Amino acid sequence: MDVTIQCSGSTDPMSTGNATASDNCDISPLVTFSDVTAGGTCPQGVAITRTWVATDDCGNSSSCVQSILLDDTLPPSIACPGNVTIECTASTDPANTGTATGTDNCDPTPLFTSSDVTVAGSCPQERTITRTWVATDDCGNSSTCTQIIVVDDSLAPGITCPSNVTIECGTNTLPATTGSATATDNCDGAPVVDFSDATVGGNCPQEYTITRTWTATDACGNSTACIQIIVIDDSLAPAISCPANITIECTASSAPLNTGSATATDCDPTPAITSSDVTLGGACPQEYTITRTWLATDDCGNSSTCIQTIFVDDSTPPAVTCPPNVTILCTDSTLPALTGTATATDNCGGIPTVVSVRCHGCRWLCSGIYHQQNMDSDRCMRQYKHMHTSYYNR
Ligand SMILES: [Ca+2]
Ligand SMILES: [Ca+2]
Ligand SMILES: [Ca+2]
Ligand SMILES: [Ca+2]
Repeated sequence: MDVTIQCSGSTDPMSTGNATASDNCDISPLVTFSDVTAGGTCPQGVAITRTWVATDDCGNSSSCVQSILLDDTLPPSIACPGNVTIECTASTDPANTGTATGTDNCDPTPLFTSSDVTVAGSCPQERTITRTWVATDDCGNSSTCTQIIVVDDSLAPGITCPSNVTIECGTNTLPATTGSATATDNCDGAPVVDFSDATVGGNCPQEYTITRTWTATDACGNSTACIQIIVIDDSLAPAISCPANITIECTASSAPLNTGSATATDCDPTPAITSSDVTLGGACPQEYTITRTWLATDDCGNSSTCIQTIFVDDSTPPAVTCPPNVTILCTDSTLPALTGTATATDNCGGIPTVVSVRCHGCRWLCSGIYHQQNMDSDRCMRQYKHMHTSYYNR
């Protein structure tokens, strides 16, 4: 009887069956067989043509043919590598994630192949690969299994903070001045770098400390932080500018409202400005020099000074008023007690000294402070005396 058996099966007649024979005379004719083998449709497929011969003791024989077909209809066994989660930087190649294994009933080296279906994850660097493994034997029988490969970004970026820094008040505190953090990530080529500030006041309003927390975040939400300390200091004194030196009349006010005030600039928007005077006497009581030291002080106690010199001058002569002209008898006294006395006032106060000078044989003059009464010759002298100044003769 024709039979089909698996390639791995035995072709022994014990399995495939024996011919049977009977003879008219010989009760046990000899039964033998011979095989002719031909290739099948695949390396493991073999067609055997088995010719059975029955021979009696007298040499008479007859034969029949049995077809035995070895076939492979069983697929290889297959075992997938385990499901695995790998970092986005890792290779998804089977050399890293594993290869399916299996054996076949006939083919000692079944072929293993794989194909991937990829589904994006919740962020650009994450995805899920469904890898279908197929084992195929030489006769085209195949079996499959599935491996799940999760590609993950679980590592936060590396971050490097800018150095701690001390800057002068009034300087820009933004990163353009104080530096920015840099970051790299295992998967995200450009992690987002951001910062937030916490400020604590210092010893004075212009001094404070910023604790700047820098954060680098990758596209999958992993983040790292570092801290930069920025100290804002006021170590500079205000820039002070004095009013110009000035000469004023003794009647004028020497108060800053009249002589000018210093101005100052600082990171303190309103540095305190004060002044103190040292006065040095001049050539006469109404003339003197004021050395005015201006002081600008900021909120942090830094100060600077400049000096303004104020010259107080008396450049205006006294105003004098003569007694009226009089006509007297030649016998009368010509002394001022009878003829009257000039009076004088000065712009700078005090009592100007009024003197009279007598002239002989000349006009009576009354223009300054002056005259009358005898004197020498025909010289007419006008004496002009102003305070403690000198005489003027003519
Ligand atoms: Ca097989
Ligand atoms: Ca990352
Ligand atoms: Ca300052
Ligand atoms: Ca005067």
